[in-house]
Amino acid sequence: MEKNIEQIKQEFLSELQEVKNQQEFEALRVKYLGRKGILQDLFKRLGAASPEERPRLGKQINELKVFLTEKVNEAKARFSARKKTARIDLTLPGRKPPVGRKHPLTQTLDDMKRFFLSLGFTVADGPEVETDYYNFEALNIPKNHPARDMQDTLYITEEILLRTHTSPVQIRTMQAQQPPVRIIAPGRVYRRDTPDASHSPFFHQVEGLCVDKGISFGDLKAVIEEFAKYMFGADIHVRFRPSFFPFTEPSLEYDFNCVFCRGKGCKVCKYTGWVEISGAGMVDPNVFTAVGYDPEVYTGYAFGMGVDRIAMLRYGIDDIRLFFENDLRFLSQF
Ligand code: 2NL
Repeated sequence: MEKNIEQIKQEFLSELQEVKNQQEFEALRVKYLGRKGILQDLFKRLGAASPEERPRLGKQINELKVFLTEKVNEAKARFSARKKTARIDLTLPGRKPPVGRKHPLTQTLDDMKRFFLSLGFTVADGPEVETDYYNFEALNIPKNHPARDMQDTLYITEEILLRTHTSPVQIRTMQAQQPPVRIIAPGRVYRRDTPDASHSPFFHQVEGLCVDKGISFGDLKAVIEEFAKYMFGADIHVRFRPSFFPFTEPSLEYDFNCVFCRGKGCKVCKYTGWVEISGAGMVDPNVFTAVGYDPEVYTGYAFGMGVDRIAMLRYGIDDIRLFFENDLRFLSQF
């Protein structure tokens, strides 16, 4: 049996050498130290030894137990340590955390705001659910006025609707303060439209309003021209055409040189060199009267701009719906 014990030691050591992973190690531990393992078997056989032999043999088996336990504990530390370090390979290149970015409409709006803030405008805000009064009446658009057909409106009740422009913000601002007023009103607006490449039932507008003594049409033209150059470059010119809006008199619509061909003529601008941007004009005296300003004392200009349209020109986007689909393949390009 003594020889047997020495043999077990040797066998254990050589088997331990062969162990390659945690699983094999656990199998080895059970084989030697488990409840039905080799060591327990030796203890059982101790009972069969003669009384003279028993103490010495018992001591040897105990020593074997200490030896096996020590080796197993040592190896256990080694295997678990190996497992832990194996999880991190410091030689691999790092993983880039995904970085978000601003929506292309927000980037465009931020730049538009930056331009107007630099001229001394402030940013005004207001509700998207509006009353008929703020969206139409105060803007010189009475009930049954044909302008209400032009803007297919999403009504909630007879009197409550989703704003079709951000002009109500300007009305609210004028009601709340005396001139001078110099504000822009950015925000989402709603129209009853079937979506296609150039129409969406909601889109984004920046309206501007400047009211004081002695504000002229020339001030308006200069601001629009500077805006075009700021957003698209110094070679982009503005064309003003006479038009009509109920809330401005006189009114105009304005075009920018096509930003793709820089005015030379291409498919996008249908070979005219111009793309339509929006409208503007001098605030109609009836609007001043509605908010309690004296039209004999004050004059002012107002303009509208489509944020979506400007972003489409700027980035060469040909379908407005792409802005609202939240498709990362699109959004991650900006
Ligand atoms: C467009 C372009 C425009 C205004 C908006 C405005 C606001 C007030 C008074 C007068 Cl409070 N005007 N805004 C003016 C001209 C054009 O938007 O094409 N709208 C149909």
